[in-house]
Amino acid sequence: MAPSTSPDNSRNAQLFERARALIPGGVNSPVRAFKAVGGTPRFVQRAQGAWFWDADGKRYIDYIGSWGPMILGHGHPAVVEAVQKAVLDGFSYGAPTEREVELAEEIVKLVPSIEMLRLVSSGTEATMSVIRLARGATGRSKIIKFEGCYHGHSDALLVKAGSGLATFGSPTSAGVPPEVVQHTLVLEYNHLAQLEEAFSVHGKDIACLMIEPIAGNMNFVRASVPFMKRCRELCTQYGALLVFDEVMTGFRVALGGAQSLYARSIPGFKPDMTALGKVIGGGMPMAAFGGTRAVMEQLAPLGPVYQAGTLSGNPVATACGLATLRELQKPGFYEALAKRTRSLTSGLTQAAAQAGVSFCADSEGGMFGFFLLDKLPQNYATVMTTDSPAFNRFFHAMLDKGVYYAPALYEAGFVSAAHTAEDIAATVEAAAQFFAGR
Ligand code: KE4
Repeated sequence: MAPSTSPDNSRNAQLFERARALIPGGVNSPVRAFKAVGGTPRFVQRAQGAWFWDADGKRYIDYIGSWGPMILGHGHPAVVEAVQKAVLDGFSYGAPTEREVELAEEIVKLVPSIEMLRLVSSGTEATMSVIRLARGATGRSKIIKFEGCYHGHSDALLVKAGSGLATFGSPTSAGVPPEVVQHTLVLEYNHLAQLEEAFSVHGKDIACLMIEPIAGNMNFVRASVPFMKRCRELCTQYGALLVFDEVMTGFRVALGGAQSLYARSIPGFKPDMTALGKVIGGGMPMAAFGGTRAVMEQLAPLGPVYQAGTLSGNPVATACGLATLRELQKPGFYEALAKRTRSLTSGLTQAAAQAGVSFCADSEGGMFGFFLLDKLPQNYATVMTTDSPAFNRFFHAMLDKGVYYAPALYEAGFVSAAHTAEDIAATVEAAAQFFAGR
């Protein structure tokens, strides 16, 4: 059902009114405004485990988890304790700390393709810095990205596909001059012919190819193994850097990220660089980018590529991230998480099938996606054939039943270690009721 048209005098609505007077759209990040689905955003008062409570005291099962970071669930005791302890030693110093080294050691241990890394405060910073570093390290300007992949809001990456094959993109945002994206080539995800053509035409000028290995910004679309294998081969052949944007998938789909999954099918597979975020901060502002020593040592203060940040490696955020990463390494963590996520997607799929509703879903580790389509899409254009009003009706029906999915059909969902079998059963039951009643 679409959002009710009767006046909304809830506390959420009152807060939204106040917020919109001072903050553009009433939010500090656009997707939170519910623009795609309509209705009033829920203002979170507090969260615990798999749930959060809104400004009207209503409880929701949370399948956003801050868009990925809250893999342990909200308020995990070990993480809370680590943060409480850290703040007593100070909030920020702007000087190196041992914990930054410990976090770097943990990431290097868990992601073999990363020999060296730098900590930053957001995924946007990580991917923006990777582009500059790839260009600086190769002396080339062109980059390849894929339609439907989102890598944060730095200018060079806010670009949509041009018309036809292997053409340069145009800005997706006002304020980005065309000349800034003239070097960004936008291809169709999983489109081998376009990939081959792009490299045959521009190969020697390409600094890097950046990809979301499992594209959570078009809900949940996997890069096929043959496609990813070809990305690797062509980057190697032409001397371009293969960059995995694992801001969302890193430590979310597997302990070694999506790259560890491709390495199972493609012997010796490794990207040249990786961007990380979300989970590595455990909910606090923390991201990172890393790769081979040869490339990373091009960064200031060692090399000519400048990159910096006041709060980079913040001591409270590193405490939060380290405590989170330590919990993830406990035996059986990912097996249990993946099983719980699969119970959700299979339950929803069965409920839809029983009602004769077009529905398909996929998941990896603690990340999932579902589509009101008959089969899993392989690219952005197919994802966008989804009946948007139907999705919005589903979204609001679930919201009314206390189930909180991403407020956009092109966003992924997230299950945490705190989601119980009862939470999943309640979620599936809510969907079954909707599908039955349509
Ligand atoms: P941030 O700058 O938002 O920390 O990270 C940007 C980013 C980079 N790469 C990937 C693969 C990402 O998913 C993101 C951010 N993800 C969105 C969710 N689609 C964050 C939610 C938002 O924009 O508010």
